[in-house]
Amino acid sequence: MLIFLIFSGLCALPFTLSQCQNGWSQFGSRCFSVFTTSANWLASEQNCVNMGGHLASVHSSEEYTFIRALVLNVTSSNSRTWLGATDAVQEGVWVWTDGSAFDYINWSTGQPDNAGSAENCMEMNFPVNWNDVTCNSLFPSVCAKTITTTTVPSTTVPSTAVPSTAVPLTTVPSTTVPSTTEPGNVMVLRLKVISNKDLAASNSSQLLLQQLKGKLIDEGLPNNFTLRLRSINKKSP
Ligand SMILES: [Ca+2]
Ligand SMILES: [Ca+2]
Repeated sequence: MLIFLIFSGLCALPFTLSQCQNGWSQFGSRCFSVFTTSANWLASEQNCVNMGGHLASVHSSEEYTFIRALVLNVTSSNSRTWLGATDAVQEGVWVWTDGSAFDYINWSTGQPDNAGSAENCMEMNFPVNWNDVTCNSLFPSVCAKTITTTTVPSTTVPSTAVPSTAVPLTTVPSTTVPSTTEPGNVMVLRLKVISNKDLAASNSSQLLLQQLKGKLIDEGLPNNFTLRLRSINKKSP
């Protein structure tokens, strides 16, 4: 029996699932998002952590250009905006909150100056490049998080998605065929399933779909897709 599983609502498939979520923009291996609500640096960092990331670190001029364009696009101006560096732990020693190397600098002329011996957090767009400023200033912020790439080859999905104890199905990954991508963000995955039950006439097919979807989301697929059976119309050899 061959089951055609239809994925819809996905972009940039097939198979290397490296997209950013809605509201996040990709540069390199990370997704970036600008939050327009002004907050102090620590609250902004906490917000990013809640989103699964940190305030953005910057590692190249190209990346900084990208971030500036993102801020301009979201805030409609070159707003002074929090980045993820601080020297609060040791004055003059700047570190990124995401733990990455401080391997690129783009301070504005004369910065960082630790004015008033009280500037320990990094802002951008001052007026172009970086400045150290008091951490209780209120700015928008830009968060970044590393993309977790999940590869979902058609041979691995069915073998792990359907525990044989849950439904009376046995999948045969070795006989799956390469998937094809249809227009309109629809991906077709053809699986061969051996079953002693009639999937079309029982609740097993819905259970199979639920388990497959749950597994795919567990593997990192965005949950904004629909999974359905197109047809169950062939006999096993
Ligand atoms: Ca300082
Ligand atoms: Ca300063």
